[in-house]
Amino acid sequence: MVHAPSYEIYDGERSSYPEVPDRIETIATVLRKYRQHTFVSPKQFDQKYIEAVHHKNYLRYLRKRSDVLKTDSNFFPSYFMTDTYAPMTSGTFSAAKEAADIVLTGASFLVQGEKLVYSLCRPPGHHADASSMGGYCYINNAAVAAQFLSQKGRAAILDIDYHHGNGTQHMFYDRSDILYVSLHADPSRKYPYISGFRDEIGIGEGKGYNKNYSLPLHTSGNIYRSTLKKGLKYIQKFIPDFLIVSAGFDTYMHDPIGGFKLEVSFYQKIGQDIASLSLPTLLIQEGGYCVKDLGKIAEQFVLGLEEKA
Ligand code: SP5
Ligand code: ZN
Repeated sequence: MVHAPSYEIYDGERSSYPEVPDRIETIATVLRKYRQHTFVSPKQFDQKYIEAVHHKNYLRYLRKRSDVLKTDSNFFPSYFMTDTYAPMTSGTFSAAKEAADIVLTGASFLVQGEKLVYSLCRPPGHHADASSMGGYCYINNAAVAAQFLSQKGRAAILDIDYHHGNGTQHMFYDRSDILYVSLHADPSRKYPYISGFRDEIGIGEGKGYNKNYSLPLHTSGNIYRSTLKKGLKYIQKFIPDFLIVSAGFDTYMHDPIGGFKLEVSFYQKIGQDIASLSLPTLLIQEGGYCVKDLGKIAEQFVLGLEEKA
């Protein structure tokens, strides 16, 4: 709630900011209706777990700059940022730190033997790189979780946000111990433009441990699902101990900034397909901006995951 920028800058003009606190509230409200779900508050973790993937100077900047901002200001730094879609506010550092605490809390549950945990957090993370914010992201939550889990076993990341997770890809691009697999809209047409192409397969030791399935802008359920199955096979071959899902719902047909042709009920199928891997799974909230339908989408997704979990 303390991080709620009032605008982004799109081609030099102020434009409404879709990444709002209500996104999370609406999902939580729907999931709370189910008795089998236990809601847990995050524990606080040492910043060293974030420093394992982000530069210390960048984190210090985020914290100090947040501290001096007025509560109603939207600040666009001239450095440590890749685009004009991640303004800073006075609450940015504490919100981003808490999002990281939420995923670390979730990751610890997996280590303790939980099979399915949903880290319902914002701001999202997958566009944040080691020393840069961008695309509504400040701290890369999925990367923090993957790095944490990689100390306990093999971690794979499946990124199903509409946008390519450029930050996550880059952080692990030369590593073979963390697999990154992403389905997203063609980056030659859509954000983040600079990465997410199919020929980006990793480098050095990391070669073969990065897999991009870029898809046409108006991809339908059939094509999406057959591509997802390929991605899941790729993950299976890696034989992971943990699966992290960068779960963005901006693939939804009525999403205001993304939008494949996916219907609400389709998210149950995505959930089932992921659950068929039978891996300890950590869901991490990324994008998804059709606030009106986010609750229903998350509900279908979780129902699908629970069928086989
Ligand atoms: C986590 C995530 O989903 N980040 C997505 C960031 C993409 N933002 C770029 C979209 C710009 C849309 N604004 C257009 C407004 C036109 N008036
Ligand atoms: Zn997105």
